[in-house]
Amino acid sequence: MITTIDPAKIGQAAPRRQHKRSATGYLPATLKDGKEIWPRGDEKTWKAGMRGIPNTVSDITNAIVYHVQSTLARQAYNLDNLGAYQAVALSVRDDLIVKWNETQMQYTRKQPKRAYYLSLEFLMGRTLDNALLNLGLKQQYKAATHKLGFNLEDLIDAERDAALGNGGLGRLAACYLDSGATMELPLWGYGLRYHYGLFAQHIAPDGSQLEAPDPWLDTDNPWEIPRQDVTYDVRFYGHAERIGNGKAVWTGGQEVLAVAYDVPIPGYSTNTVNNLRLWDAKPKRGFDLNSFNAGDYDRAIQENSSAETLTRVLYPNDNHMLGKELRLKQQAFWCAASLSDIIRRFKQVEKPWSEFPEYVSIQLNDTHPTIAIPELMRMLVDEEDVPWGDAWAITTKTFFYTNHTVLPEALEKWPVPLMEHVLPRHLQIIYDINMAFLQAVERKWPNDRERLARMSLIQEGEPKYVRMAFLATIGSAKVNGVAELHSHLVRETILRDFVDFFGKSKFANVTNGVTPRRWLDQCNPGLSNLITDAIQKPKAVWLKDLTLLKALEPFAEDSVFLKKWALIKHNNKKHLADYIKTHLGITVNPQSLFDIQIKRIHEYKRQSLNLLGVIHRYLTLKAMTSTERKKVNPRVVIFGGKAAPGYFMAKLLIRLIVNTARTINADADMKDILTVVFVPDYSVSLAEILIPASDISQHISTAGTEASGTSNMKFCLNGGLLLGTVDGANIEIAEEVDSNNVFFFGHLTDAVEDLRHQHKYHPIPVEERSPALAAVLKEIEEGRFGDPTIYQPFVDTIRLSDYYLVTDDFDSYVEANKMVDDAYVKDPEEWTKKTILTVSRMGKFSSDRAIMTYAEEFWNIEQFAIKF
Ligand code: NBG
Repeated sequence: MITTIDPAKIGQAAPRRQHKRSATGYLPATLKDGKEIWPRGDEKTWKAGMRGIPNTVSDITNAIVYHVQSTLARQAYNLDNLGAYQAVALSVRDDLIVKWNETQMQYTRKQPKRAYYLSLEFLMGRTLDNALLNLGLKQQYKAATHKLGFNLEDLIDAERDAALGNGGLGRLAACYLDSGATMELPLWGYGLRYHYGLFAQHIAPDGSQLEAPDPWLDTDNPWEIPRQDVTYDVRFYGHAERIGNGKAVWTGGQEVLAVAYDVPIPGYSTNTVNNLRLWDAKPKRGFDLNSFNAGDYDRAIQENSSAETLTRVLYPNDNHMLGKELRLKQQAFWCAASLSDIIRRFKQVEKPWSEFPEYVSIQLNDTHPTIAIPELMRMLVDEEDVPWGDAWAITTKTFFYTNHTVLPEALEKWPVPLMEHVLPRHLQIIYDINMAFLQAVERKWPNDRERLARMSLIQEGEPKYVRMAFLATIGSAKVNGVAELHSHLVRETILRDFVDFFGKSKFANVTNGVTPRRWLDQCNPGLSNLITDAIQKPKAVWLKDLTLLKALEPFAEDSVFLKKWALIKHNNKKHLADYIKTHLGITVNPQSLFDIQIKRIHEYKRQSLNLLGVIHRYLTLKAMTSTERKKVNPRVVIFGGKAAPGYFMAKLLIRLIVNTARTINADADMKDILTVVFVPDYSVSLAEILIPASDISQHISTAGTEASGTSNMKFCLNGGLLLGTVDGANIEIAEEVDSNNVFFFGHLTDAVEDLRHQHKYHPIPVEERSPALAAVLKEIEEGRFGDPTIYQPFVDTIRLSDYYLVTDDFDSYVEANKMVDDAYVKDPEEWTKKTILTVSRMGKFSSDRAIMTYAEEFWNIEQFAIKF
């Protein structure tokens, strides 16, 4: 058939696409007596064909073989571990979908209020093991795979991590989804389906970091359901014409299609399977008609690839803002598609717009989704004819904003010219919001021009910038930080004026948490089983109420239990030692104290302090006689973490860590006394091996810089003690577990500004302030760890400005390390007691507690059990 195109329509606003599908939406019609009418065909036949959830070993093996034969088109003759993993995963996915369908159907029937977690990052890691745990089918699958000639552990290992996040912020989002489903909350996540996850890290022969792409979707991803029928149009660029009453018409520019991919999120030991909806970008038309008409075929094809570029790659920055146009487009694309979807769902309940906040709460994970605020305004005002004032009232009841950092370099600001170019209508709306807001400020504090300039959504200058944290603050019903100290700093520093304006009650704290399913039971089954035996509570109970760990306390006095506990730690250390031997060829002695620092490499996190401490230890050991050295407690220091590809200083530090490790490990005097390991390509899966094996872990950020930290919680939950500064959630951990069980050092937040001032205006040479540190720097400068000119910029950051206060904290850091050594060597039993007491007091740090706080105090949503 030949169709004709009306040239006048090209580039014009198209009517919004209608949602056609019904799986999560439409309900059966009912007869007068309330009886439901089966939609088509014979009900019995349909029902007979529907799948349940097989739980006998033979049903499970059948399901796996079915996928080998049909979905993968393979046979027993040519099935490797990857193929077997895929077949197993597909059979588990079938189970998840059964519960997923039921969950979504029941939400649609009852229309409970729902919450949506908007996050640009979901650092999920692997899924198979976790899905089996949550479904309660792990034992059955072990037996089933064994019968088919495979080892379940190997298949679990064949899965690639979904690395759709940078670090703590993305992993927190993943823990919250797990907890949301486990706590039976109607909670969905919305994110982007990046084709490339966080880069893979390799170490070059000279010791520096190399980045390689992570095309994680190359091997099929069984954990997603493509929804080619759930699509929305999203516009960029073009022209916005005001038409009065706060409204405008936005036309032209580029239109991109958002396509949904659904990732089922099973709760632990519940029927709830929630949804994580990830958007992929597709060109809206097969080709750009304008270019096609002009005969410019090449350009038409280019437009295609430009739409798809949108979801190509995750930006590899952690705690750092990068003002790239594509990043802004990613944010706008994801927010527009998610809101279209949310609004489509709200329309099913057929209520007036004023009731929108009674059905919908949206949590903004950091400022990345802030553009959703003007986007909701645009949809309500321009598309739904809601008056501006009503729309603003709805918007400010719907959104909630979590701040995750007070670091100035991480606070999002978009250049006004860029925003005007990419999102002309949104910029108009932001200006209108700003005007109304500043008028209210003026009414409260007349003629306080400085205040107006400070609080404006627009930062003056050349160019001007839009301050996203401020927009998120005024557009939300509540704002929270992620640990007590951090929330305090948010209120006292970056949002101080806003606290004065809105009052304190809008500014809350929700301390982060972690899921004990993945971060204890799954990664440390030995410990989890021992705990279950000791406290005499089934896992299905205590893994959902972590405060029950309290019952472990008395076992700290039970010498038989202490031995069992210590043995588990030892086995975990052996497991890690094996990994290090196989992958890096380095021998580490599991009798040593395992000291671990794993996190993004960042100056504020101060891996520098750790490394300088290691060199100090090395020099001290070198100065000893060999008999003295034999008495020293052996230590293995393990580093892991990626540096943003554009972060010169962080990459330089990796290079120095690697080369220092090489020097020390090659020194025969250090054999079995000090070993230093840099584990490349740190990931969620690696964390699952490293964390259970730690004796001590380091969380040593400059006071006031680490908003919370979440690996600190994971380490403590696995019986590793903390060596840390008085920062982030370390403080609350110490409050819970008792400060006797935490090794604290360093200056407090209050001192930081003064110290920085001193450094700048009254500098004192390192030689005077910390002779021990000066000796360490001298070794680097003399080339002990390789060409010193390479490392001079690093040494200079410490000698010159020392913004992160390494010189100020060095001596107390060395002292704290001595205390760690003493405690570990002098009384191993006492050490084990400390670790038991620590674990027993970690109840507060479950992400179940955190998500329930959001549910009850912010979103006002209720637990909703799925009946099966
Ligand atoms: C990070 C903080 C961490 C915190 C996580 C999760 C950002 C912007 N912030 O301290 O640095 O634990 O967020 O809240 O990535």
